[in-house]
Amino acid sequence: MSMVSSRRGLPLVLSALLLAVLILSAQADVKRYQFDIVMSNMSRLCHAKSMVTVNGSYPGPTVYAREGDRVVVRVTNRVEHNVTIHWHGLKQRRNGWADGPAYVTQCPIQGGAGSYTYDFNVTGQRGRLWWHAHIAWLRATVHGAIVVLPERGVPYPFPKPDAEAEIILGEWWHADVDAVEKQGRMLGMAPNTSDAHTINGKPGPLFPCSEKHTYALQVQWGKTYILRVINAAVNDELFFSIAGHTMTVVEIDATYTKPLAASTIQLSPGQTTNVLVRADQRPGRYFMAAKPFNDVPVPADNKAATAILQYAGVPTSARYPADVPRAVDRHLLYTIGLNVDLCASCVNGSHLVASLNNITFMMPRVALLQAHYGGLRGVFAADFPDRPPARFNYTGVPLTAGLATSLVTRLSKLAYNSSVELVLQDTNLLSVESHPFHLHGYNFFVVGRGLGNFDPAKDPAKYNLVDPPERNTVGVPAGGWTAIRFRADNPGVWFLHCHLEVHTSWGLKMAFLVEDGNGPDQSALPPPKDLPKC
Ligand SMILES: *[C@@H]1O[C@H](CO)[C@@H](O)[C@H](O)[C@H]1NC(C)=O
Ligand SMILES: *[C@@H]1O[C@H](CO)[C@@H](O)[C@H](O)[C@H]1NC(C)=O
Ligand SMILES: *[C@@H]1O[C@H](CO)[C@@H](O)[C@H](O)[C@H]1NC(C)=O
Ligand SMILES: *[C@@H]1O[C@H](CO)[C@@H](O)[C@H](O)[C@H]1NC(C)=O
Ligand SMILES: *[C@@H]1O[C@H](CO)[C@@H](O)[C@H](O)[C@H]1NC(C)=O
Ligand SMILES: *[C@@H]1O[C@H](CO)[C@@H](O)[C@H](O)[C@H]1NC(C)=O
Ligand SMILES: *[C@@H]1O[C@H](CO)[C@@H](O)[C@H](O)[C@H]1NC(C)=O
Ligand SMILES: *[C@@H]1O[C@H](CO)[C@@H](O)[C@H](O)[C@H]1NC(C)=O
Ligand SMILES: *[C@@H]1O[C@H](CO)[C@@H](O)[C@H](O)[C@H]1NC(C)=O
Ligand SMILES: [Cu+2]
Repeated sequence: MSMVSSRRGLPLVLSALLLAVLILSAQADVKRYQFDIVMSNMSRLCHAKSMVTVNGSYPGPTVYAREGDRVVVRVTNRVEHNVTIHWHGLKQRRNGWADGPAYVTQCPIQGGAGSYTYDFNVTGQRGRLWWHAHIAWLRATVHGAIVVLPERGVPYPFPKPDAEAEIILGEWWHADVDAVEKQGRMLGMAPNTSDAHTINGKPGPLFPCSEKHTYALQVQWGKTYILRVINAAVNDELFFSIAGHTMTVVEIDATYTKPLAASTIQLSPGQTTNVLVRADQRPGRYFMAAKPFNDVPVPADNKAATAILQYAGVPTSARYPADVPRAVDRHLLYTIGLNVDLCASCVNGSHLVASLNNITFMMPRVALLQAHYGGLRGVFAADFPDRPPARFNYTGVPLTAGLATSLVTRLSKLAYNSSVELVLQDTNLLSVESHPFHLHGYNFFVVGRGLGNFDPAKDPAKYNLVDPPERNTVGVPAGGWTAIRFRADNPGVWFLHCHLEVHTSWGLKMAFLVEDGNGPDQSALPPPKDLPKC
C-alpha cells in the first residue's frame, strides 16, 4: 500500500512541481506607468517652442510589456488641452474603455490635473506598436513606442538580432499644431503643411539651421540589428531607406510576416514596420532617410521589383497562420470622397470636408461607447449604409460639382462574430488621393487591392485568402481600392478612420458598433469607475 502510494506520489509531486514552474514562467506581470501630460519648451530646428508632451520627452517614453501582461498607465493631464491616449494596434478585447479615441470610446481627460488609468491586457499579440494622443492634432508631439515581447521562451521566427533600435518618423511644425488645425478649419481650406520631418525627434544635418540636431545609431560591423520603424507623422506617408544597406522586413503592425528584402520601405501614418539590417558594408557613415510620398492626381506607374527572401531555419508554415474568413456575412463598400460643404462661419462660406459613402462623420459631444452601454438615446444612429447612395464611375474624370455631403453621426452595426468584408474605394470627387485607413480593436487581412473601380464580379477571384498581410492600418491607393476582411468578435464601438489627421479632421471617419454575443466572455467589460465624463 505504502509502496504503491510512494511510487505514485513521486511522479505526482514532480508533475505538480513542473506545473508550478510552468505556471510561474508563464505568469503575467503587471507593468505600471505614470504619464504626466506637460508643456515642454523645446528648442529644435532653429525655433524654440512650447509644446504638449508626455513627461517632457519627444518622442515620449517607450512602454514595454510581454505578451500576456497587464499594462496599467495612469495619465495625469497638467495642460490646458483636453487629452486622450490611444494604444494603436492593441486589440483591447472587450475593453474599448481603454482604447482612447476622444468622443468615440471616452470623454477626454480634462486639463487641470484630470486623470484616467488605462488598464488593459496584452493578449495574443507580440511585436512593435505605438501609442499616441487621439484628439485634435495633439499626436504630433504626444506619441511613443510600445514594445510587446514574445512570451518567455518563445523565440522570434527569424534569426535573433544582436540589438534593437527605435526609428520614430515624425512631422514638425514651428507653429502650434492646434493653431494650424484651427486656421485650416476657419479658412475651410487645407491647413499649413509641416516645416520638417524628423527621425527620433530630429531633422538631421540637411535641415537649414546652424545647430544640427541629428539622430545617430551606432552599429558594430558584422552585427544584425532590428529597427522598429514607426510612422508617427500627422499627414505624410513616408519612404524610409538606409544608404548602401538592404532591409529585411520581418514584421508589420505587430504581425510577423514573410521576410521581404527591400532597399526602401513606405509607411503610412499609423503603420509600423520591423526590419533586420546587417551592418556589413565598409565601415563609415551612411544616411538614413525618410522622404514624403507625393500623391499625384492620376494613378502613377509605380513599378517596383520585389522578391521574397526566405531565411534558412524559418519554418515555412507560420506559427501564427492566417485565419482569414473565407465566407463573408456582410459585404461593405465605402467610397472615400473629398467634398465641399457650405459653412456659414468659414471665411469663404464653404469648407473642405471628406466623406465615406457621402457621409461626413459628425463628432458627438459624449463618447459613443458610453452612450451605447449607458443607454443614452439620440447620440447616434446605427444605420450607416453598407454601400454608397449612388453608383458612378468612382475613379473617372474629376467631379467638381455637387460635392455636398450629409453631416451626421451614423454607425454601422455588426452582429457578434459575423465575418465582414470592407472594400474601401477611392473616388475622384475633387481629386484622387491615397488614404491610410486604421481600424481600432482589430487586426484585419488585406485580401486585395487594385487601381480603378472595384469590380465585385471579377476582383474577388484575385484575392489572396492564403497568406495575406495582417495589419491594423492599410493604404488605399490613389484612384484605387483595398479590400479587407475581419471577424467581428470584439464587442464595443470601434473607430475606422483615415490616419492622415487632416482628413480625419474633415470627417473621413465612422465607427462600427459590434454587438455583444450571448456567451459568458462575449460582451464588453463594465466601464471603469474613473472613466472621464463629458
Ligand atoms: C513621468 O514623470 C513622473 C513624475 O515625475 C514619474 O513618476 C514617472 O515615472 C514618469 N514616467 C515615465 C514613463 O517616465
Ligand atoms: C516656456 O517658454 C515660454 C516663452 O518662451 C515661457 O513663457 C514659459 O514660462 C516657459 N515654460 C517653462 C515651463 O519653462
Ligand atoms: C486582464 O486579465 C486578468 C487575468 O485574466 C483579468 O482578471 C482582468 O479582468 C483582465 N482585464 C481586462 C481589462 O481585460
Ligand atoms: C500658415 O502659413 C501662412 C503663410 O506662410 C502664415 O502666414 C500663417 O501664419 C501660418 N499659420 C499658422 C497657424 O502658423
Ligand atoms: C477661399 O478664399 C481664398 C482667399 O480669398 C482663395 O484663395 C481660395 O481659393 C478660396 N477657397 C475656396 C475653396 O473657395
Ligand atoms: C471611368 O472613367 C475612366 C476615365 O475617364 C474611363 O477610362 C473608364 O472607361 C470609365 N469607366 C466606366 C465603367 O465608364
Ligand atoms: C450626398 O448628400 C448630399 C446631402 O444630402 C446630397 O446633396 C448629395 O446629392 C449626395 N451626393 C451623392 C453622390 O449621393
Ligand atoms: C465565430 O464563427 C466562426 C466561424 O463560423 C466559428 O468557427 C467560431 O467558433 C465562432 N466563434 C464564436 C466565439 O462564436
Ligand atoms: C474638454 O472636454 C470637455 C468635455 O467634453 C468640454 O466640455 C470642454 O469644452 C473641453 N475643453 C477644451 C479646452 O476643449
Ligand atoms: Cu486620407
